Amino acid sequence: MKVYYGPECLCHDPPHEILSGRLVPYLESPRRLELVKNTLSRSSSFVFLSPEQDWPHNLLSYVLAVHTEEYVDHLKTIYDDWVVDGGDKVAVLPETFLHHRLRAPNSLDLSNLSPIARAGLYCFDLSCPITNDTFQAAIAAAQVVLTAARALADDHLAIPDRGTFALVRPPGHHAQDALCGGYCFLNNVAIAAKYLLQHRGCGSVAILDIDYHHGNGSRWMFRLPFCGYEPTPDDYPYFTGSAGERGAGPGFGFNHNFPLAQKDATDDVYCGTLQQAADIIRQSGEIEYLIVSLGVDTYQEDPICGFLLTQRCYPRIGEIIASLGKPTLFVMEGGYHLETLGDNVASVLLGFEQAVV
Ligand code: Q9C
Ligand code: ZN
Repeated sequence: MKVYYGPECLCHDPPHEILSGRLVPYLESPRRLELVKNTLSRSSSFVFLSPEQDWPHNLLSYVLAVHTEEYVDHLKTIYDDWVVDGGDKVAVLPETFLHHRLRAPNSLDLSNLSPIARAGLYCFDLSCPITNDTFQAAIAAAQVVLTAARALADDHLAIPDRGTFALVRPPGHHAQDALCGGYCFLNNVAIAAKYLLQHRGCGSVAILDIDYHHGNGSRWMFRLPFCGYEPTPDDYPYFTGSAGERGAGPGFGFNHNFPLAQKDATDDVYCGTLQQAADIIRQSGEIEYLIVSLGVDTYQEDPICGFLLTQRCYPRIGEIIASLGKPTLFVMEGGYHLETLGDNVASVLLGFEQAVV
């Protein structure tokens, strides 16, 4: 399997975050990527590739198919503006967020906010400190994912039903059109999906999100089947991802969530639910590509997970995904138990490959 990776993804490295009220080392650390890379490197099944320096020339235009210009501009400029304004040089961290009950409609002009207010306008939680390098890392991740999507589309013409892996961070599935949150700044799977739909003449893409957390950022962006897979409202992001949410606008009816009670989520229950999600994708007609938001924070020992999955579950997950028979782009999302992270990611990908052949 081809694995796309870029070292610039490592440069986003905030020192800490607040978890259950405690200041702790940042869980979404560059070490995660290095560990997965090292584990995959030890297997002859994976070939590492880097994105080309000059492709795509207009990288930002692909990002702007998903995110607003104001938001992308914000990510690019906020660190410098924040420091000039007297903010901590370590990272931007807002204090106030635009809560929906705080502001009367049209009561304020939001176009000339101070840096600290602007940071709270474009963010929904405390998990997204923005350092001097955050924008560079997020853009690098988008470039790696786009390169992997291009390779998958090119290869598909020659060898059908193969998988490609974009090994990236920061992750993306919590990022909305103009919001960062949950360690996510740019929505990598959404950017890849838009690329396949708008630039590769693809008619339909399915996004299957197997991260422990609900992919609130990916959910309504497309008229596509999207299968969330999360324990909300028991856990982060708490306010999204109920079974009753079915999408909005042209995407209505295409969004499928499968909330699982944490204490029930054993390997068998999880795989049974994943099968249901796979059946929905199978029945939804002509899907040309499958994009998988690959989080392994479902593992029982993950520091922010409540599920009971063992390491034996991950090859089974890969096998179920392979049963869909689609060219599949795997994109790295969460997974914070460093001792098993590499093995669990490798297991999903190898389970997929072995079932495809
Ligand atoms: N008490 C991803 O896995 N903090 N993001 C959670 C829970 C944020 C997870 C605190 C978790 C974000 C991509
Ligand atoms: Zn997660």
